[in-house]
Amino acid sequence: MSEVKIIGANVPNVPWQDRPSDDKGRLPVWRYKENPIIGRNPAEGVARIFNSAVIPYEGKFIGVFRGEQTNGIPYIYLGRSEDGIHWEYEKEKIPFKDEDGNDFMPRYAYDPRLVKVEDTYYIIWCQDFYGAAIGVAKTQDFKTFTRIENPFLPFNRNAVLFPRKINGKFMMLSRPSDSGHTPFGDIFLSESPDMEYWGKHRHVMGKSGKWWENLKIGGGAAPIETTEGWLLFYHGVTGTCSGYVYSIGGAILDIDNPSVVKYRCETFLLTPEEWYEERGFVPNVTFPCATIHDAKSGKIAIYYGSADTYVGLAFTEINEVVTYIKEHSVVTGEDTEIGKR
Ligand code: BMA
Repeated sequence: MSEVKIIGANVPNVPWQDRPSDDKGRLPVWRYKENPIIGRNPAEGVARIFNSAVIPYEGKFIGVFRGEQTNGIPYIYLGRSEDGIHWEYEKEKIPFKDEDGNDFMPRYAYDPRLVKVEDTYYIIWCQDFYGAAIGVAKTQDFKTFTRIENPFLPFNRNAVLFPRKINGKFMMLSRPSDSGHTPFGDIFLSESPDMEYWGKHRHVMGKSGKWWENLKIGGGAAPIETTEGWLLFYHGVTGTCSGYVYSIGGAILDIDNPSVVKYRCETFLLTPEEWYEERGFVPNVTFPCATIHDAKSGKIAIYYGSADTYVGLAFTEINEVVTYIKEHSVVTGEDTEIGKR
């Protein structure tokens, strides 16, 4: 079998820990032994950090962190790290400005993603725009942050930007929803010439018949470009008599037409099993928001929120995870069609 490769930058200092020798090896993803990497009360005025995104930056790492303030309102904070594991946070919230340089702070902000396209870094999050909606801001230096005025209508969450333009357009995954604890939801794709105006919306994939994702799904980490297509780690949700359970799933989207799902893994890749995933503010949540990956070695570090309380780190290797997804792939006609009806 030919080796699957990541197409992208070499990140030789990608956080990494080999699969533990006592791991039964059932799944291609394993956890960092020292999890969680971010514990409770991580910064002044912040009770919990979870559902956060990180990226390599100038040989080190930078990230945008969902910080649940002690007044209960979520906001986004910038953090920096030498090793991608130990983080220091800026005391002040990220200071968003509008195009004219005036303050333009969202009322709240949560579940940020951080993606570099060409020479610009984009932060995408969920904010209040008469209900849950997608917020976007851009920066080139992590000092000034220009917030793009409400690019999507409410209600929508889980916006995930592709790390490069496809056919000359920016591409964004998102999950239209309601404004509450949405009991439904599929992943859609939208395109834009400029990050401001979005259209040509297409359906990518919906919930499946498998118990772990039979209620709703949502984009997770920015897709990873590979020789097999775009590798997407996403979240799948089921409902139980005591609440939702969020697991991590994997799919591979067509490289030129990413509304087409080539492979979709019928098993979860990670599901709440450890104390920091099962116990916390919201039990039984594993919520991926970012990866750091190294094209040369194929190593992938997955960052995920745990129980709406902590940040966990998990690892996989590109050939292993893609092979597993392909071997356990079940796709429907709705997955494999272009989704433009
Ligand atoms: C979703 C989002 C996430 C959260 C999850 C579980 O609706 O609000 O931020 O992790 O619920 O509570």
